[in-house]
Amino acid sequence: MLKLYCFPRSGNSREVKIVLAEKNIPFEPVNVHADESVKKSPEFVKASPNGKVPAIIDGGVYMNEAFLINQYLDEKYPAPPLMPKTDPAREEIRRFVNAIDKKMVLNIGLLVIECLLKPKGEQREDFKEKKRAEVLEGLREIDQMLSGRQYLFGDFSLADVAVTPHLAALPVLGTGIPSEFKNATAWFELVKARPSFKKSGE
Ligand SMILES: N[C@@H](CCC(=O)N[C@@H](CS)C(=O)NCC(=O)O)C(=O)O
Repeated sequence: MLKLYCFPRSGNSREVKIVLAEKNIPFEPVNVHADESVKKSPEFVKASPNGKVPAIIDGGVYMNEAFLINQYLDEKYPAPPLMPKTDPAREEIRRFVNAIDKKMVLNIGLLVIECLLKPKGEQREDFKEKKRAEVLEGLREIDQMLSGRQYLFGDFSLADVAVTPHLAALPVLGTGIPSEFKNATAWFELVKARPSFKKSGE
């Protein structure tokens, strides 16, 4: 059975859990924070040389990086498809996810560190405000992109999977999706209502 290295509050792990649920793929979750020896095991080191989660072992395949794993899963388990058929449309999603990982997802990760992991006395309020403003800017772009669409690229896809688990953390980071971003608000509600999203958060 496919093995998923993860931990419960990891947004990147949740991306893979959503795809596994969408495709109804059975898997064995391995919480790398529950047992420190897991991170040192040869299997995990091979799957994730940089020690990060998510990582998978699927037969002879060892992989890390959420979006790479999700593309692999979409190719190996094609139903339901989570990427478009044509090369230009697939490339558009790859570009989008690459950009979103470097901006929005990174900024949310930095906010998690600053707001939740650092002792109160060491937290920098100006840094938090700057990052929150950058996240809001990203949400504004997403809101515009969603004009006339239910999902980011029409049908539910790996693009939606790459962003939404991270947005779920916003309320505990002192922000959220402003209600004026009506398209983004409706889209997030739609994704949250999917059984795969609910299951991935359990
Ligand atoms: N670009 C990677 C990021 C992976 C990442 O930063 N994972 C975090 C958890 S969300 C991690 O493993 N941090 C180290 C740790 O908490 O042990 C991906 O998309 O999978």
